[in-house]
Amino acid sequence: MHLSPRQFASAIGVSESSVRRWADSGRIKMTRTPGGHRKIARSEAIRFIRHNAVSVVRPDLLQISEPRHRRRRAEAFAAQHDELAQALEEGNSELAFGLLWGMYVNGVSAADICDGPLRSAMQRIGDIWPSDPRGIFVEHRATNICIDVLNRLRSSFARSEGKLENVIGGAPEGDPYILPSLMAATVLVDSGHEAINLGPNTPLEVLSQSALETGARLVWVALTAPLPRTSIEPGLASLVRDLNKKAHIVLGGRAASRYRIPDVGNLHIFASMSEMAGFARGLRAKPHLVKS
Ligand code: B12
Repeated sequence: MHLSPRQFASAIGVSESSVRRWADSGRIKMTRTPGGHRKIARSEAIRFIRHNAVSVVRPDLLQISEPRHRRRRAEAFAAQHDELAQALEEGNSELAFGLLWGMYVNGVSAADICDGPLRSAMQRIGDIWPSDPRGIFVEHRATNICIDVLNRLRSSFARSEGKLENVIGGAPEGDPYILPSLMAATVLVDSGHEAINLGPNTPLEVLSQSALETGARLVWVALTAPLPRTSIEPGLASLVRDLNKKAHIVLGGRAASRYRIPDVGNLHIFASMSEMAGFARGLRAKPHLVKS
């Protein structure tokens, strides 16, 4: 890539005649185009700038705007994370929705929104209660705002083309956490599925029966509350066994790695919403591999 003397002059904010003078005195190397016009190789322009500690006023002309631009985007994204956490802490649901909607419109997937800004905001909120008497109020209000925001996001997703397959899920009995299962449903809709969220406190046998009734191809179980292994492991093992060759079972959540469940070939344990989203998008492309 080459620059004309005028372009280089504009890039560093000097006159074109200064650039020509530097070329005549050998301070900067120029070559000529086949038509006889003078040109400066980009690498030579950058060498000159670095060697002479010249400031660049038009980085776009040197095509070095991209990293800066990216850095600005990353900074803007980090600032939005902070703004979201603050909006949730202060109970500002419109601002929270606006920020997340803005991210989604700008191409951030539902999974990345859940794993990134939403997760970190809730983590920050979860650290308030031990030291602040308002903590529980703030936490419950923020949870409700997230529920509202996720439902609004979901209803504005563009519907995928073609016939959508059912997926179903929830959190087991004894697990009161609403957001993890709601996030899973939102992410699966964004990945092109028809998601039925049975929510927290769902007996695993109900989940199993509902999956059979709706012909669900994937069943997610959100495991957040640490439940006694003896009470949850048999239920999870039956779910996996009963739906073998019928549905994929996806386990996730902060307690998921506590449990030992025998895998008969349809069990998947994912650490994040993005991992599940990748798997779910793949399912849309694949024919049914599990059929009885
Ligand atoms: C809101 C909240 C509550 C609310 C829940 C309200 C409701 N109905 O939903 C209530 C009041 C019930 C509550 C209660 C308690 N809570 Co609480 N709670 C939280 C808080 C602030 C947010 C939870 C949340 O929704 N997070 C958003 C989710 C989605 O984030 P995540 O769990 O990290 O999930 C991510 C991944 O794990 C994964 N994932 C999650 N689920 C799934 C599912 C699938 C299928 C997949 C693929 C992936 C996946 O993707 C998510 C996004 O990246 C957390 C703080 C935190 N860091 O999360 C504390 C937190 C979880 N609670 C905590 C505690 C201590 C309690 C209590 C014991 C408090 C008490 N003394 O009573 C009780 C216990 C309740 C119980 N029965 O277990 C601790 C847990 C500490 C620990 N080591 O286990 C935390 C971490 C707070 C803290 N910093 O101390 N809590």
